[in-house]
Amino acid sequence: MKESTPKSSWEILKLRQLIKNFIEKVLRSFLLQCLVIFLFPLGGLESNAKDADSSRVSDPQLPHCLTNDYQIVWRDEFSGDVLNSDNWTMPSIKVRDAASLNSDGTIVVESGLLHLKTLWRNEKVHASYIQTRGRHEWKHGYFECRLKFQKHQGHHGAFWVQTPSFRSFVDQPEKSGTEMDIIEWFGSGRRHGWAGMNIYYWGTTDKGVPGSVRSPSIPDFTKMGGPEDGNPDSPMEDLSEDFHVYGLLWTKQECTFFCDGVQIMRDVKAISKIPQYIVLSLLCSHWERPRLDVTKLPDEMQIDYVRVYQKL
Ligand SMILES: [Ca+2]
Repeated sequence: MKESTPKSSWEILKLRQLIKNFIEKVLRSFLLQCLVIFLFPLGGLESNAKDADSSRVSDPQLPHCLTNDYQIVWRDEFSGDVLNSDNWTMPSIKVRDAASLNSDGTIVVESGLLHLKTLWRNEKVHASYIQTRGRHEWKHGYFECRLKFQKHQGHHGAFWVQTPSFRSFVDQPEKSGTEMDIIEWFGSGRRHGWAGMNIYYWGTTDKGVPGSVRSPSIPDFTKMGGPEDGNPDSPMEDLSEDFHVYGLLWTKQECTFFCDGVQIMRDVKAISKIPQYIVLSLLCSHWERPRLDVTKLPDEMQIDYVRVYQKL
């Protein structure tokens, strides 16, 4: 018994060790399976969280001029390689003023930018004009575009909001809508770099004749056309040298125009109360055509994005 007892004890110890090893092995396996089961979903969640984070990062910050009850409702960042036809249409006309419109090569989407070009081809000027008409219209909101303008004079680039019923009512801009030129640029070296932020509507002339383009911001502006010599110069510098952010806050009571977050122009007299559409254009109007040196073409404006915000 004395001999068998140690042996028996040793066997018991060995058996205990085996059982312990077995239990540890089972536990390790169990824990490993638990980790696999729990971590994969966590990984998925983490991945989803990253996706959500990245989408949040890609969401633009609310512009400073807006209160927190505004949200982005539409945008085109021009991230593809063609113009998104869900967002944009082209007018049915093929010629506008002194240029053919939207012919081959005048509209290019590349490297995150929309390029609107003016070309000289076959002894003709080719310009460009796109609109959200027929796709998207908005009544009130904040309209913003980051863009760099064309360099030369003789054609004019613009980011604007247009009404489908400009001439429907005389002196009733709230009903017929208005043309809101958020920014229009006429080229470098033009009276210190002339740029326009204006509202136009269908109204009565100073002589009492109904049916004329009027502007509350340029009271004597009585004809369709470019700026008049008596108008003050724009406070903005050469807009063809770099990208800038142009914005219009259009509410029920007023329209306020911004450049890089700085208020430039404000109007409370001619406020549209109907849905309107966005236009991006680089046009060659008859009154500008004499200034165009075609040997300097092609020229272009580059648009990084267009975004629309509205109240929740
Ligand atoms: Ca872009």
